[in-house]
Amino acid sequence: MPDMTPSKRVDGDALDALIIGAGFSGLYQLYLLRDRLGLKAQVLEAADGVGGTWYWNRYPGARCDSESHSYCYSFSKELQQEWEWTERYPEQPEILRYLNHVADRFDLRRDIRLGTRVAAARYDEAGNLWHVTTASGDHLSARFLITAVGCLSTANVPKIPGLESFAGSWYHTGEWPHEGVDFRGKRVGQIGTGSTGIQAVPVIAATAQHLTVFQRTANYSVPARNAPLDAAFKRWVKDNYDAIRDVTRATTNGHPFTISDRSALEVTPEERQALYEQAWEKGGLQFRATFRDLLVDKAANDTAVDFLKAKIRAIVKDPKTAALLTAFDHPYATKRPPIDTDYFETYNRDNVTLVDVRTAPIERITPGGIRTRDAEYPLDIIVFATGFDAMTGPLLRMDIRGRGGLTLQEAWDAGPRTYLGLQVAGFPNLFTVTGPGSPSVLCNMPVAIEQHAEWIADCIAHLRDRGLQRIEAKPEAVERWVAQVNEAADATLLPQAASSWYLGANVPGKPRVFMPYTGGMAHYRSICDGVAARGYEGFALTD
Ligand code: NA7
Repeated sequence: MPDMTPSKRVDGDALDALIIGAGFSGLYQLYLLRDRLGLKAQVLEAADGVGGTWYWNRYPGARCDSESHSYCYSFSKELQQEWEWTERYPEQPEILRYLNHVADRFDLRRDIRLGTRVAAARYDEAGNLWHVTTASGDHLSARFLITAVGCLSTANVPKIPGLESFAGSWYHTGEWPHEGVDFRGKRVGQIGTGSTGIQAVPVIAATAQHLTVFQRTANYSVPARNAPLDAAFKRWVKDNYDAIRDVTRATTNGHPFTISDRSALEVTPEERQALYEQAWEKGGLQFRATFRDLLVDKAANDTAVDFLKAKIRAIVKDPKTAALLTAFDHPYATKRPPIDTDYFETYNRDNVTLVDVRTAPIERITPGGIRTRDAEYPLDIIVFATGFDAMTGPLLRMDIRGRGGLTLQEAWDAGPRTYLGLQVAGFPNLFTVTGPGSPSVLCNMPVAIEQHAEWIADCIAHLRDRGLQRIEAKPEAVERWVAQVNEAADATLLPQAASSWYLGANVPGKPRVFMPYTGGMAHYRSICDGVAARGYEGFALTD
């Protein structure tokens, strides 16, 4: 990242860059554009605080599934030496403290407007400017518009008839009240058993009078083995940060561990069992890295499925509940694999019931609770752990209009189409951090975010150095990239999970397109670097 002389600014009150969102992406993008490039940049953030995902997701048990020493920025060696994580997996309040610390440490707040939701953004071709309108009617303009809106930030509350008639309280996990929810003495119903639901169940069950979990799709989970970090590990991390970062940058998923080069099918059944046992004991997303072919070979994947089924059956005492929890309809880790703390154990508690809403769907919400085809469940509180309109939702809920008034909704009518997940044809100077078509959610997010934010800053510096004002993805480059994204997905088992949010399947009516790039973060990084080295191949650069 070169240090630049102060920028040649755009005319009048217009900014060089507007950034939407003050989470991991927006904070770093602001730092790069303002402090490294010397641009006039501003962040607009809907929430009343920084933190993005970690500002909103305050549900019981909210914790990151990436290990803390890798779920943080790498751009500042001082920051990584100063900050001390307390647990193997950081809890939501700790991550929020970290992001607030970053905002203060790099003096970012003076260029962040909180409580400012972007309603619309329109590209003015003659002036080569983006005009942004906020929900309260303010107008701002900038040469570059950068969306740093997160991939999982538009709550998906299913339209179940009767919700408005419910006499109790209901909450979505991604929009949790800051003051918390008191479950004591309450009959709680939780819909959803994704990564969020699996984190929430044990914590809610600990205080609720009764918890009823409504499961539509049985989900795999592996113990997280979360624990406080000891002094020796903390020291080791600080002494070895460069090497740890080298691993996160070189691996498929941006995590600080490598994927085994063994096939699950080339070892003996005894060896395989022993390796899975070791991985189960170690815990966490590393389980998926036990063998190299778990995500590409169904027979290899089946061995993991058999192992996990046996574990769940050994933990869960009631055979009917165990059968429901293991009624998987997709290969292991083809949906985002959760990790947990006592999730399956919690079904042994007397105050927890599992209800199968695949065979007997929820029909309506009544004033008194949830009615399925077979029964009515009286409830005081409903928790929607029902996920998000992932990846495209946060972008499409803004009215973004590019060249000739083309809306992003129109451009993505049949599903998202981008070049490298960074730009959309017809939308000059608009960059989408961790946009659809990039590894994003398949990667440890800070690794994906840093790569995108740096690529965008380098690109803007490149334009400025050459007196260029505009960059736009060429339609043929988009075509080729979309084909590459599909090809990469089809080379894996991931599209086999019919109900996956990677495919948009969790939101009724959403086009079924496999959205993230499955070719691996390290490979993707080299593609992006190559594109830049070849003078931003596939983009039109104009003055
Ligand atoms: P997910 O992974 O999308 O999980 C949502 C869950 O809610 C999942 O079990 C869904 O079942 C269930 N769901 C959604 N709508 C309904 C309806 N209408 N009825 C019954 N059940 C429903 O969201 P999370 O918040 O857990 O995780 C999102 C990501 O955040 C996670 O992957 C991490 O990357 C962080 P389904 O499987 O669709 O049948």
